[in-house]
Amino acid sequence: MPTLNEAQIRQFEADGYLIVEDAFNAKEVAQIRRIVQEDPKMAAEAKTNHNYDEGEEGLGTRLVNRSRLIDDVFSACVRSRRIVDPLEQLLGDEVCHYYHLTMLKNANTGGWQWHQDYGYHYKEFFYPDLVSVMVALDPATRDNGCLRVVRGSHRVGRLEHWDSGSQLIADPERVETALREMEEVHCEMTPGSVLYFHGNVLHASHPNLSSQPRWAFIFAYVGASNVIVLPDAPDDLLTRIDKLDDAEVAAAIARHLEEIEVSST
Ligand SMILES: O=C(O)CCC(=O)C(=O)O
Repeated sequence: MPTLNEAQIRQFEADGYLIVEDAFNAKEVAQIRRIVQEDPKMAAEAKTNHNYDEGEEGLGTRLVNRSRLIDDVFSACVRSRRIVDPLEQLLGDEVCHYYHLTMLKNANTGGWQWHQDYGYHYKEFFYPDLVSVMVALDPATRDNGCLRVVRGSHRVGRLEHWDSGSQLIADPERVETALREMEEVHCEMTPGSVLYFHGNVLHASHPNLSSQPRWAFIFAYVGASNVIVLPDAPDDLLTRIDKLDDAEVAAAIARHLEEIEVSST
């Protein structure tokens, strides 16, 4: 992917998010999506989040959460230069991997209440220099629960967060003010497109009440010069990124597909 231009960098600074189209092409997306669908480890590791208060009616949503980089297609995408080079431009720093999620937001599964990712990770890091990167594996639309962001909300700093079901949610009164003061944006995305969003950007998504799945990756990265403040943090809380070029990502996709084909025979 070509490096970002000045206007895109300024846009990210002002809005706290940026969409870059077609980071992965249709063939790559089809191969990656097939791996997500057929890799037995995905189904085995998927857990259901209930992102609403106890006693409330709500739909669960499934995801796989991993914090280690290994030799598979997910880690290869995390390490892909196409994702990481623009990200380093946006953060103005080298980046480390923190965790990566595969969101299996199927038809009739749940959404997420408003939160900031730094609201989750304040205990670990001194600076809010974290960026999450969503890679669409399906079309993400208003109907199937695309991500919603509040434009410019990273400028309000970290809000108080508290528990609500499996989730941490941002102080609802501040969220209400943010929604009055700022614009809510539905981030509709085509498969293979990438959304970069700052750790303090308020974001949420509606349940998927359509008949179409909305699968996506969300990779979380932290600036290499951030300071870990979590007492007794494990040495491997963050992993330095050994970046992969396109040929290496293609090779990882091919290896993973072969592994799946062998294990299914
Ligand atoms: O996938 C979604 O709809 C939202 C996920 C999210 O907000 C998060 O991972 O922080």
